[in-house]
Amino acid sequence: MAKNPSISVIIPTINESSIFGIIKEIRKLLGSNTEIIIVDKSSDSYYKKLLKTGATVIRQRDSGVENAIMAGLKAANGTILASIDADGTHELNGITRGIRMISEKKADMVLGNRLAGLSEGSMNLYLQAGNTILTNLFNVVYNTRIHDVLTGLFVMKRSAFDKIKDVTPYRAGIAFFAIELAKRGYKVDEIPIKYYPRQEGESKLAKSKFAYGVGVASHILFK
Ligand SMILES: Nc1nc2c(ncn2[C@@H]2O[C@H](COP(=O)(O)OP(=O)(O)OP(=O)(O)O)[C@@H](O)[C@H]2O)c(=O)[nH]1
Ligand SMILES: [Mg+2]
Repeated sequence: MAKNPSISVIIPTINESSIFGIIKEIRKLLGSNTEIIIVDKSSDSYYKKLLKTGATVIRQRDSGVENAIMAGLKAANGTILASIDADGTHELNGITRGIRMISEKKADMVLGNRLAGLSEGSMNLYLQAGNTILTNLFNVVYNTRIHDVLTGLFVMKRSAFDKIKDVTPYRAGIAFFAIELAKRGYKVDEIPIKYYPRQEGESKLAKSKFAYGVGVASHILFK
């Protein structure tokens, strides 16, 4: 891998106003030339505002966060690929630390472990328990030692992504990418990150997180 790898950051969004601050912060952290790809399913007024940020904006016609991230990754040019939620809940610096871990060849995919840095009101006990059960299932099936397979932050090696880019995403969020890489023998690891409460708007991911979780469990077991 090149000494100064190029980085692409993918941000999936539906009407998240935190995204504007996140774009600025990413440029501060990684440099103003960093490729930022927004995959957007927002209203027209948000879309117009997003265009003004100077980031690449892909308008998503289908649905699902995994399809959004897949579209962004396919459009990306970086040798290291990252993704972060647009709602301001994930510690941005996790991207920098994930990049370091990938550059040092310690992993092929690094997930941001939110459970190591939960702030008050950021994740209720029910979601913590569900996430832990699913992640333990993932650990048993794929022989990994992670704590948060449902996180919204990851960093990935481009060469690993190239091996899964033609797989049709299934409903599992970032766990879809982790499952497909782990299945092929790539090393999936994690770094601790801080996790903050959502500041505004509502959850976009799924109407029922319980049904979503059951679906993720079946994908971990049967994919
Ligand atoms: N483009 C796109 N973005 C999505 C879609 N679903 C969710 N997102 C975005 O993906 C990120 C994760 O969704 P969230 O709604 O925050 O999911 P969550 O973190 O489980 O839910 P909260 O705890 O309420 O924040 C956010 O930036 C959303 O705006 C989708 O279908 N398309
Ligand atoms: Mg969120």
